[in-house]
Amino acid sequence: MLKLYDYWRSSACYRMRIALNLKQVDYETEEVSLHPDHLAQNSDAYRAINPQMRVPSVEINGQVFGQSMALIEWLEETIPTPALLPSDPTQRLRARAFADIVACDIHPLNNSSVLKYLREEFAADAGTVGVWYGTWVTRGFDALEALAPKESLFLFGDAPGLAEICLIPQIYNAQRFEIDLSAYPRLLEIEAACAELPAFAKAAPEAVKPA
Ligand SMILES: N[C@@H](CCC(=O)N[C@@H](CS)C(=O)NCC(=O)O)C(=O)O
Repeated sequence: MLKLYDYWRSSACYRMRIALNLKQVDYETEEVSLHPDHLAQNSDAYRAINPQMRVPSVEINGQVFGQSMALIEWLEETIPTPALLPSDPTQRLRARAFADIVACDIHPLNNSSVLKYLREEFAADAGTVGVWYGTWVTRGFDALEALAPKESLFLFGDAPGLAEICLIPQIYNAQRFEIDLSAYPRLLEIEAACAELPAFAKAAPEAVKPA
C-alpha cells in the first residue's frame, strides 16, 4: 500500500491524487498541513521524511520520494494502463510540454514559500502579491489556451492524461486566487469534462479536505 503525504489544498498533491486515482492505485494518506496556523510541513518530523519539506511525498515499499512529476512518471512506468501519455511520440511531446508549462513555469512562481518570501523579504502587500500571482498564471494560461487542441474530447485524445493532471489543479488554484479565466474557454471546457470523472472528482480539494 502506498502512503501519500498530502495536503488537501496543495496543487502538486492534487496532481498526485488524480494520477493515483486514474491508475486505480489504493493508497493511504497522512496529512501534512501547509496552513500557517498549524504548519506541519516545516516540522523536524516531516524534514526527516522529506528533506525538501514539500508535498507531496509518497512512501513506496518503505522508501519516501518527493516530486509529483517524477512520481507520476514512475506510476506510468510501473502501471502502463490506462496510459497517461498518447502513444504517438509527437503527441507525447506535446502533452509533456503542455504539462511542463504548469509544472515548471507557472506553479513554482506561485508556490506558498515564494509568495511568503515576497511578503517578508520585499515587503510586498497583498495587492502586489496578487499582481505577481496573476501575471505568471495568465502568461502561462495564454500559452496553454493557444496550445490546447480543440478537436478532441480531452487535450490529447479521448481520455485525460498528464496534461489534465497538471492543468486541473492549476485552474483550481487560479480560481482560489480569483483570477478571471473567461479568456480560456477551451481550458474551462476541459475542466468541466474532467469534473465528470470519478478520478478527478474524488481527488478534488473539497472532496479530501479533513473534517
Ligand atoms: N515540484 C514539486 C513542487 C512541490 C511543492 O512545491 N508543493 C507545494 C504545495 S503545492 C509545497 O510544498 N509548498 C510549500 C513550499 O513552498 O515550501 C512537485 O511537483 O512535487
